[in-house]
Amino acid sequence: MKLSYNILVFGNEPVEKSIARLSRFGYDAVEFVGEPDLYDPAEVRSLLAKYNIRAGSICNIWKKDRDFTSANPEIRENAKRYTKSTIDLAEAIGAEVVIVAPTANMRITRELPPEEEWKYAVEGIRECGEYALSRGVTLVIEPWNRFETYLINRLEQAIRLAQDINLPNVKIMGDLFHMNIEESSIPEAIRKARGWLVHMHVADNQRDLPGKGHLSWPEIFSALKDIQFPGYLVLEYIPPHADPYFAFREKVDESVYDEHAQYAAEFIRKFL
Ligand SMILES: [Mn+2]
Repeated sequence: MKLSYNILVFGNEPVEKSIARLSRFGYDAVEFVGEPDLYDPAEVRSLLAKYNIRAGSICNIWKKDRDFTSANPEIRENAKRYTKSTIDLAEAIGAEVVIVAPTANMRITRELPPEEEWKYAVEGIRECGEYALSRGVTLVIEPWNRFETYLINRLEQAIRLAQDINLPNVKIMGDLFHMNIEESSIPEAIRKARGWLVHMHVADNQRDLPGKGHLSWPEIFSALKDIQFPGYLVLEYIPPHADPYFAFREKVDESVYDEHAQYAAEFIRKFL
C-alpha cells in the first residue's frame, strides 16, 4: 500500500507547491487532475524528479459533455477522446493509473434502455482500455453514490463492468465516501473485490479527513491487508457540497493544506 493525495483539493495553486507539499510529508505519489491543459508534462516530470515523488494516478473530471453512456453520440465520442487525452498525459508524466466512470458526474437518471447503455459503457471503456494497454496505463472504474450517478454505485457492479470489458489493464477502485453510502459492509465489499480492487480514494464518511468521522478504520485496513491491496491509498478530502466539482470553485482556505496533508499521512501510517 502506497500513499498518495488528489491535488484537485489544492485548488488552483501552482503544481510545484502541491508536489513539494506531498513530498515534504512523505507521500509516495501524486494524483493529478484529469485536465491535460493544466500541465506541461516536461515541467511535471522535472518537478517529480526534483522532489523525489512519483506520478501515481490521474483523476478524470466527468463533466456533462464527457459521458460514455449518453444518448448523444457526440458526447459518447467526446468521452473517449477525452479519456485518451488523459491516458496520453499519464504516459507523458509516468502515471500508472487513470480513473474512469461510465457516466457524467451528477447525471442521476438514464437516457437509454439499460442494455444499450451497458453496451456503450463496455465499448467505450474497452476502446480506451486498449489504447491504455500499449501505453502501460491501467484504467480503474470508480463507483459513485446514487446522488452522483445511477449506473455504477457499488464495487460488485464495477467488477461486472470490468469483467465484460475483459482487458488485463481495466480494474476497479473504491472510494470510502461513496462506499459508506452504498455498500452494506465496507470490509466485506473490499474482501470480495480481491484481484480487482487496485486503487482507493480515502476520506471519512462525510468526506472529511480520515479519523474525523465515524468510519471504522481498523476494520477497513484489516480488509485491505487481507486482500494484499496493491495500489495507492489516495486522500480525497472534499468540502461538504452535493456537487464535488462545485466544492472547488468556492474560495478555499489554503492555510489548511499543509496541516491536512501532514495529518492524513500520519493517520494512515498508523495502520500500515
Ligand atoms: Mn473519489
